Amino acid sequence: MKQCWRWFGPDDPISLSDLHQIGVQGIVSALHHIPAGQPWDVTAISKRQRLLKLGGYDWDVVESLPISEAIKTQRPEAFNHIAAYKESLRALANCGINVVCYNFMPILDWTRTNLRAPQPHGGTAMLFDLVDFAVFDLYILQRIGANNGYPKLVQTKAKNRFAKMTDAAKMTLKNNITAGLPGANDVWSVQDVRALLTTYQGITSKQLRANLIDFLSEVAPLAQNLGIRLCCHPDDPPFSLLGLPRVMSTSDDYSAVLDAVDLPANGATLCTGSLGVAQEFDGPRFVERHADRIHFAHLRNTKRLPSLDTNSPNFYEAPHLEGDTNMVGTIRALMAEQRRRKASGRDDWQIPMRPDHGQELLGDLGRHGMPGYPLIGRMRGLAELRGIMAAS
Ligand code: DNO
Repeated sequence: MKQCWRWFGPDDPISLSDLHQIGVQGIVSALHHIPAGQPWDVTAISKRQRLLKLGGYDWDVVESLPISEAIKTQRPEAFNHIAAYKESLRALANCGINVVCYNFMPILDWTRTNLRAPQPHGGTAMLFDLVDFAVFDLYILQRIGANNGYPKLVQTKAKNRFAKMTDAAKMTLKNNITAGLPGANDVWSVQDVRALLTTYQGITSKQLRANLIDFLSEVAPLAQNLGIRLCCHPDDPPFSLLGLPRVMSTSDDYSAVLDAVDLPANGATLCTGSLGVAQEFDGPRFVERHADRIHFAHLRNTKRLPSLDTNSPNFYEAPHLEGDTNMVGTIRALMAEQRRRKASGRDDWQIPMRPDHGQELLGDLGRHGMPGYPLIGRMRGLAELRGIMAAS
């Protein structure tokens, strides 16, 4: 696999030239300053490519070309936003970029409640705790009807925890959930989230999936003609939040959406960390099932923690080879898939991967870097994953 690294652009505290020392081969990046719904043009894309070239890299994968809330809910602006999406795809193809990741999570992109939970080894890890999330939902957001979404025991614990929380802790929790973790499509205020929630009234899972399929029916044929591989990132975490539907949480969800628009350009990002939170996830099986529709891999591991609701488990981000996901088996399956592609004569047989997230370790600690994206933690992850790849 091509060993890539997520680089957030000129504001990223990690410099591109340093990445050569840790064996990074390719870059995953995005034009985060352009809001969802607006087109990316050749000038802006080539400006980023020039910057990457100066650091000795190509731009291998776009993560993400974001999908606006209007597209997800099919509000009237969706028409223009889809036109803008198509324009961006044309511009990316013109610039020679052909792997484009996106997600279809309503309102919130990836979500954690604690960005730096101390670990026994002295480093820190990101964590999701359902009671903390319920504190946010019930007492900070004050979503109407929120109680219905949590078991009684979670409600009681959330009430007690909120009563003991300092203002600073409340603020941190609110920011962790709404202010946008690195790479999230949008940064919201609590008021924004309340307003957006009303736009999802009446949108069931069935409807949201239909909206995703409508979107893909529009853009995937164009991507196919342009030689672009679209790859949908799974829901992170893979269960409903804020009572909203989530439709890319399981291998069956992928089958439904990939089969509905049956073109190679309509593909998947395999994120072992997101999907692996669900007990049923089987990494090697996912690779065998979705095989040549997997265009990008995020390799990361999570460990489920004792939880009060098995449908929404607590979890933390474990070291890349620890945790609940069978990482060795998944990598072996991906390497076998590459060999099949090569044997069938595909020149694009190589799957770009990145060590997704990392714990904060050693010199990462106290730096207040981008949550989930520390240098040393990701470097440890890449080194471990690279070892498995070499042995597969
Ligand atoms: C988190 C990331 C997500 C991901 C988007 C893809 O670290 O994996 O932000 O980039 O969900 O669209």
